[in-house]
Amino acid sequence: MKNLKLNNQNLTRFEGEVAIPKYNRDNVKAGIVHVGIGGFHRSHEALYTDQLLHNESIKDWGICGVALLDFDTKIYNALKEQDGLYTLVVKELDGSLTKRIIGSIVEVLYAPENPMKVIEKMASPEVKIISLTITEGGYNYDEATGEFNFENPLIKHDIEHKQTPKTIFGYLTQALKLRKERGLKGCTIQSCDNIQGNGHMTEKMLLSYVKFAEPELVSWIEKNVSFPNAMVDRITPATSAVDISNLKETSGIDDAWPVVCEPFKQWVIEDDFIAGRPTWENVGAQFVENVEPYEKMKLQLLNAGHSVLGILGALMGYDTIDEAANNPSINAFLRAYMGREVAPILNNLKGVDLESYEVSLLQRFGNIYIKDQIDRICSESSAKFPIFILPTVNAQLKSNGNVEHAAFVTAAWAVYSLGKDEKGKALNIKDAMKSVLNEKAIASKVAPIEFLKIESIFGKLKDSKPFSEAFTCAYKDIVKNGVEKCILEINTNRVNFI
Ligand code: CS2
Repeated sequence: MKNLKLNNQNLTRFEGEVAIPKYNRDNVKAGIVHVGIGGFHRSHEALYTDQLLHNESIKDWGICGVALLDFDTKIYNALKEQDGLYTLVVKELDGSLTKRIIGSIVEVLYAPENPMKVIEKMASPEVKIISLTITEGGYNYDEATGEFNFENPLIKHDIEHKQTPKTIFGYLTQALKLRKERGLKGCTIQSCDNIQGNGHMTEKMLLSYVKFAEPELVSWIEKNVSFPNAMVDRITPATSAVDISNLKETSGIDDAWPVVCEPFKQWVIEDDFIAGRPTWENVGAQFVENVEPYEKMKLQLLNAGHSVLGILGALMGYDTIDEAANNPSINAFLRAYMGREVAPILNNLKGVDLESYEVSLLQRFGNIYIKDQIDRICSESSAKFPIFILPTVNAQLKSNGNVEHAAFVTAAWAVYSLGKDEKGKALNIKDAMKSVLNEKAIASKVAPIEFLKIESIFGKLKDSKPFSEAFTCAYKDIVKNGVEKCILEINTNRVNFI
């Protein structure tokens, strides 16, 4: 097949080659506004919704995708030129590829170009859900105070320029204000980010902002907006140039930004949608009363597991997660972390076999076809550690439990923040707090504890004797002996100890 640009006009030409949307996209209205149209949204919510839209009687649940940030121009342009269409490529366990063109994103908007258009869209009566993937850092939460961070210059900007906001808080506030002024119904704001109690977090952060910026809107939001918590899961690496050219070569699809992902997917959601919702349960999502145990399990085993593999693997010079996961010493270290430090603090997991969940995670991490980038996993670790790793540490400390592995990974992160791997190669660190991390990492060379003094990440953790001692000891050990030797020793001691 000849290379053809992916768009509405050419869509049926791909039939037979890959699965294509079989519903009439012209009839589908956007009942969902989704902010953050990166890989994860497109491998997850947009796919579930695409599957649902194949039921021709469902026409009100298309997605309007919003690119919120300045640097989202690229994805906006790609999707706009393709009429919202893109290819989802599932890398199966045997290395084969299952491809499907997704049609659920029926509209795309670029917020920096026309903020009012996005606000109007969010306020429009047919929109019932505003869903978000704005990353862990996007919630503007300060670990040290436990509160909304009003020091963020972008937040200050939004307070002063209400019609031209830059953050999600400015957008949501103005949209909800319009809904109230126009006597319209409220809507659901649904977080799809990896945060414990992501709905509660969204609600708390939004209300903090609104209390300050538009205080008279608070009680309306409390009555008219719901914030369900949800656990979301599907490993979705960054799309590589090779993925794009493979798609062209093998299926003739010229797609500027396809999405690649693993076969596994899971979505567990609290059923709290004030303005109605799609029947996602018909396409594999689970609706439950309380999602907390599932969230904890996923964040503290999968996401934390990723960070463990990412940080240790980066220092050892690996590029992808499967390489780290298939290194026997890292693998044994991670299993011990999961079994000794995380599993004991997880509870209420009715119907879940934790041991087989852990085994399945190790298989997913080790999948050699996924090639998830260590750089992606280590990016924004300053926002990830407090959510993925530190809740386990704090829970363990409360019961005088084990923190050795978590302290070791934190110490490895301090060494990582110096900017070089153990072979002397520069690390590609992407983190909003990169310069603070580096400054503290340098200070740690003299006194390791300095790294733990970053309160917006670690809170008061430096005051915990067991943790700071384990951290200091691990830091010195890593600098002296390198990660692999240290973990070999930890693994051996563990075996002897057991
Ligand atoms: C990863 C997640 O960003 C990360 O550090 O752990 O993106 C992870 O791949 C997804 O949450 C999987 O569901």
